[in-house]
Amino acid sequence: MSTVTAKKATKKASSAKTTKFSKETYLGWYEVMLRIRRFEEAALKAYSQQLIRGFLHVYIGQEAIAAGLTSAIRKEDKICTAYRQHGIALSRGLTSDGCMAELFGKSTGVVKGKGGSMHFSSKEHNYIGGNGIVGAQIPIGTGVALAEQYRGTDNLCVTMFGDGAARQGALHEAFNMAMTWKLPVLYICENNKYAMGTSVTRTSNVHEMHKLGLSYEMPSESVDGMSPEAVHEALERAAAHIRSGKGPYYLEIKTYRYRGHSVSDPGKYRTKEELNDYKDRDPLKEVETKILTEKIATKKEVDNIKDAIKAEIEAALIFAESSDFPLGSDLYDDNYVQKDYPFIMD
Ligand SMILES: Cc1ncc(C[n+]2csc(CCOP(=O)(O)OP(=O)(O)O)c2C)c(N)n1
Ligand SMILES: [Mg+2]
Repeated sequence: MSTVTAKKATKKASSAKTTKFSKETYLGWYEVMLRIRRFEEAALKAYSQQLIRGFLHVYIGQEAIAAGLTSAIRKEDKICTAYRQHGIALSRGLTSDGCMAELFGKSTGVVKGKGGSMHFSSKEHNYIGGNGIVGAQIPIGTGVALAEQYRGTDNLCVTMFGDGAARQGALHEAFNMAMTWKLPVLYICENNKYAMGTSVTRTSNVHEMHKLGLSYEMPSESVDGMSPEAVHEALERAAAHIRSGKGPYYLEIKTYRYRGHSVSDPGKYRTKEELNDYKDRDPLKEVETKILTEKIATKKEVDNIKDAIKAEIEAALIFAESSDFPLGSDLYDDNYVQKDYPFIMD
């Protein structure tokens, strides 16, 4: 694709018509965002009680991205992302029980208590998982897309990374290969303005992260990440482009995390005003308000979702706490030491 064509694709994508969404979609978004919010609030509390240890990077504030992902792509599509990943995993259908138990390091966790907060994964849910090495998932997701192309499916691999990861060299190598081979990969930069305590403006000459795609003539656009509607629409456009065999697409989704980078972040690099500006646009509150004021569903229906999620998270905490830790001998299973490890080909 020439630069001019890439520009046209970008422009056309940005001016696409707003679609109407069903009651089912709105309630689905609300449910998934509420599940993530309550799950992580409970996880933070459990962390303060030392029931969860190690790292804990929460997604609170960024949930509209997970919501849009849930409604816009298929279950067969693959997803890989970074360490801020509980929300994406939950939106993919991994259970609150399994995810909470994983945070507690228990054998009933989604990866048997051996991965923890950064490394959920589920083959069944086509969730390749999280990654603690900043930017490492970008070539991995590109490779997963190559596998889909090789197998002749029309699935895509959603490859998500932060604004900090966008400045890793691996991104450029992956973008180049993906465009050259027209791989079915949807790159998403979740631009929450900060990489730990460092703002995009301090570390990048390019502040509009979507522009990084244009140097590879990759269709690229910027999306409002506080709106599940906007996220869904952009993802739908991108997925249609990719499934038609035209190759990668890149979305910079502008978002914000309300909590610190990890649990021990004093947050001195940003102002209260900035934080409150984003909290005023909280996607969870906005979707609830919209559902009620536009009479998309009744208060009773919304309350039913609230009650169900509350019960689900309470049950997940009990499940996690009452489960056993893995045995020391389990250390040698599910990795390359295991003699019949399924991915060793010789
Ligand atoms: C290769 C590598 N370098 C540095 C780190 C330390 N580190 C962990 S998170 C992070 C910031 C990444 O920020 P961003 O990609 O914007 O993701 P966010 O935390 O905002 O979701 C850094 C530098 C790391 N884990 N891996
Ligand atoms: Mg960031």
